[in-house]
Amino acid sequence: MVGSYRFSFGPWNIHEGADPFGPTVRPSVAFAQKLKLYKQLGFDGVQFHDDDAVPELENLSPAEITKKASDVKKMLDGEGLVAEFVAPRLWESPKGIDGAYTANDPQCRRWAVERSKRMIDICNALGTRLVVLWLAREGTYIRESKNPLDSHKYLVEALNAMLQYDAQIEIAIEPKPNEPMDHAYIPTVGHALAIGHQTVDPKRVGGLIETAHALLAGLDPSDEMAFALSAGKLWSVHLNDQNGLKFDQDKSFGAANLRGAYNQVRVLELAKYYETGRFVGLDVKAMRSQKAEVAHKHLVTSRAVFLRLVEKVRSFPEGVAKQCITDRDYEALELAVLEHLMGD
Ligand code: 3MF
Ligand code: MG
Repeated sequence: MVGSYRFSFGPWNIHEGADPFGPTVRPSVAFAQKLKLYKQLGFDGVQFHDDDAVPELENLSPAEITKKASDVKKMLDGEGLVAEFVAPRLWESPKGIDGAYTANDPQCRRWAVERSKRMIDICNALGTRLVVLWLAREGTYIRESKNPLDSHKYLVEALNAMLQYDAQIEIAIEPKPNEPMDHAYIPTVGHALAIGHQTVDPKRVGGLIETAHALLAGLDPSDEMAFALSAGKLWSVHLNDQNGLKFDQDKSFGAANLRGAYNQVRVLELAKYYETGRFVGLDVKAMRSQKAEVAHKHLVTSRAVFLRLVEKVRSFPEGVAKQCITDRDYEALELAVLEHLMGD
């Protein structure tokens, strides 16, 4: 039923509103306070960066990191929440300026792998096996700055180091074609699964599809999801929306293209994604113009639109679609879909 989808978001989705052109416009909300909002807003899962769970982890020993992450697990238990995944936030450190796993400096590459191992320790302390890798700065501003053959080799080595460090973890690569880099390596889920096949354990490498990232690559997010689903590799999603080819907007799900959102939900329904136990994750930004007291509503909007679209998918007159397909009258199907989305 509709309720069988489980939803998640990351604490960074409630934020202070800074953008590249101006400072923060809302006060910070403490992590404990954010956790209180999850259930209230209809969410059961928390997405983490390593340093969302353990701030300043670079200054702590592995034992201290595990201890602090265990304290966060207790907070989650107290709220009836679970950790969906942990992602290493490698792109904010000065050591990751030139990329992390693909940095030209071997010391930086070693740092990235060591930090990723600590991130896996945090996964274990939080009780999740899912790692998400958004390969933020693994790419170039100018092509000549890296040897791309070496870069892909380094990515496989880094994936192998993680898979070998812990035999239980599963890695979902979150592809994105650009931003912050001019061009990023692994821009689509096809690339993600293909590089997974070069690792020591391809079974444990899958994908997370973010709507906006697929659109920035000029692709249809629902087809990216379908490609991963057909291989049993869609391990999470970052639903949001994107109004054309510009900076990564992370708008509320369905806000720019309702039909595109409908088709993403349709694909998840066709694959019975709700039976996998995987989360419907959001990665949405509050508008900068949103007042502090209402700067969580993008989460509510996205979840409500998703659930409404589940109803729309389930109530679509399949008989009409079948007839249109038999008649090869796709214009009639076009109208049937649009009328269904517009309602009576
Ligand atoms: C960037 C993103 C990231 C990732 C996050 C978790 C900050 O465009 O989408 O959000 O989703 O780092 O992997
Ligand atoms: Mg994302």
